[in-house]
Amino acid sequence: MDGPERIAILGVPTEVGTSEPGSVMGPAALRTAGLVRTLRDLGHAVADHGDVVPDGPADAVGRPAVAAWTRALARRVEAALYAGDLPVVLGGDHSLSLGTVEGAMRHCARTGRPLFVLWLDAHADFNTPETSPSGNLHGMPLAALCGEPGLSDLFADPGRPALDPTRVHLFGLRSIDAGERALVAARNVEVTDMRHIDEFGVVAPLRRSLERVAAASGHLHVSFDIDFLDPGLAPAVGTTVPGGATFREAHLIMEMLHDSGLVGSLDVVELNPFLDERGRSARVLVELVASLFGRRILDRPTPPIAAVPAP
Ligand code: HAR
Ligand code: MN
Ligand code: MN
Ligand code: MN
Repeated sequence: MDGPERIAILGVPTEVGTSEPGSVMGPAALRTAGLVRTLRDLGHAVADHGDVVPDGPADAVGRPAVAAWTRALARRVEAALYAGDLPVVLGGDHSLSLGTVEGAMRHCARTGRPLFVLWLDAHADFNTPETSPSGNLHGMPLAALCGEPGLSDLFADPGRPALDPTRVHLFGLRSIDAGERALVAARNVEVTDMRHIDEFGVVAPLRRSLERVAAASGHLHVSFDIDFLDPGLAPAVGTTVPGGATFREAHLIMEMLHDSGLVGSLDVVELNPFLDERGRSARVLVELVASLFGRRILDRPTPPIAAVPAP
């Protein structure tokens, strides 16, 4: 991202992966909060492609419904990337990332670039049907994408190659179930939990991750679950966990992502407008997405650590 982008907005109004109703309204709330206009004002060529229609019966529930969204979204994301657009997917619950990442993986298979995933989230979303305490599919997309057994029916192509878990970075973690904790460790997923952020801040772990993506000329997919943020800042979430990222931390992450030029696709998920307070959470998300797409205070990028003037 080193200049004006062609951005393809895709709405995914689904809540089939969660038991808390309301995130079906997420794409509409993000549009109402001015996402499209904000990105255009930054100089980008933005095409709002409207809402994706699931590839299956409209009244499907459970796993067949998630699979129907995945099939439709993967195709749309792959097509957007093939056209040279940067897809920005508006959710919708986090099960939709099955589709975004499957689409990005197909694109990467064609271009030969490795796919890296930055998962900004209070949760690990690495449960399997065996480890999940709730059975909710929005707690399982990463396990499914990384090829854990029992979840291949959620994809368009059940024989698809798995995402490499060592190229997944969980960032902001503060709620993890016992079974998924064991799985995350066994698969060597990279984790920056809130304890680490408290001690070292967001800059060092993110910079390390970005350097790795840059060295591999990778495609970076960013999956931004709104519950990464502290619920005091963004209350419109079904599964609030106290102690999340502050506005300043999240804002700095977005600026660093922009300056890296590495972001190839973005999900903004789990916004539940039914639980919002006067559109506050939707507005915060629009501000943060604007920073990811180049809004800055002064016209200079974040300096490298070595260049920060000594106090
Ligand atoms: N880990 C819990 C479960 O699997 C809660 C998952 C909630 N997930 C989200 N997305 N809100 O991160 O049920
Ligand atoms: Mn560019
Ligand atoms: Mn999530
Ligand atoms: Mn979450």
